[in-house]
Amino acid sequence: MKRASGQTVVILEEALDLLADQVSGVSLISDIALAAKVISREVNRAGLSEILGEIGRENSHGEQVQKLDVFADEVIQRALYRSGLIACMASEENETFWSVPDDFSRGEYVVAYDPLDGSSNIDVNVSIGTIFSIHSMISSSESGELKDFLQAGKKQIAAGYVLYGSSTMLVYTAGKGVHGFTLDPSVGEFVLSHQDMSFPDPPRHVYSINEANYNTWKTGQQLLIDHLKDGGGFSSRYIGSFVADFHRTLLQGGLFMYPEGKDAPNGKLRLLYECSPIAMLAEQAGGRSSTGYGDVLEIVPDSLHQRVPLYVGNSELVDLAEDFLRDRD
Ligand code: AHM
Ligand code: MG
Repeated sequence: MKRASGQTVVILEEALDLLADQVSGVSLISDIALAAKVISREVNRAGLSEILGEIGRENSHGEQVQKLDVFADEVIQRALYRSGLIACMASEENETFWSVPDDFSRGEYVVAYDPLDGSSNIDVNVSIGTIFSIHSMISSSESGELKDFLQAGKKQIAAGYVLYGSSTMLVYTAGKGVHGFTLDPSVGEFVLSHQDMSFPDPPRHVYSINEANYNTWKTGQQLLIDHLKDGGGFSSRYIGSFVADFHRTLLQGGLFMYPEGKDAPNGKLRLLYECSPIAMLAEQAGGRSSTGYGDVLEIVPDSLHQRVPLYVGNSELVDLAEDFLRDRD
């Protein structure tokens, strides 16, 4: 595709077509992109369409109103069912995984996703996001098994997120760099806007954490933040929306943290569909992620909704966090 100016425009489908020979299953990203367009439209008109708030309310037409995150979950399900590439799916919205229904054809991949992360931000018009993680099946079951999801993050074939912000962006990796596409609403296409994304080096010195939890943290974590405040020349940014906080960290550099605490022994964020996909993106962008004690991508999950503490961003800052946590608790 070319703009009127003659400048070549790369749309997402073209980029994925080029990758298809090298990474099988990558076209699933285009199904997620289709869902993202529908979700983006709904997010943008949420204040007008009576879709904010709790489930169980009727709209002025007497129809049941869905919360946006439930709506997003169903839109992604429908888009992925039609792909014919996956056997089963798991989402933050559902306690157990489920198989693609019998009336659709099934394939050899499994997708875990958070349909609309940052739900506390939905009703106040702050950026939210979708996060996804794709693995190849390891079971021989046609409809998939739990063990297909319980694979280490380093085995992901692709991962990414969609950020519903001042513009809608899809950022993905299929193990060959990180690429960002911005939705051009005038043509309804995701257009390549950020090729080969990497953490800036040197990074902007920004840390991102919910500091209200300070008194619940272990000593090492408290000392780390004291150090960053006292002598590190750091500034602080925290949106409270993981995709938005990570996206800023990726573009500007820095360190995002959701540590363990007295009230949250494993932190808050979920391994399968929050931490692992972001960890793959971080590694592909030249950074790294850690639980504070080891690489997130190495963890073999023990359950679908497992939580882990998370440190992600520029490698040297994640290393620094590990140094503070080691031997201090
Ligand atoms: P959610 O999946 O219920 O939306 O919770 C995850 C969100 C993340 O987007 C964000 O990083 C974190 O919760 C913020 O938590 P807190 O409000 O404890 O700082
Ligand atoms: Mg979430």
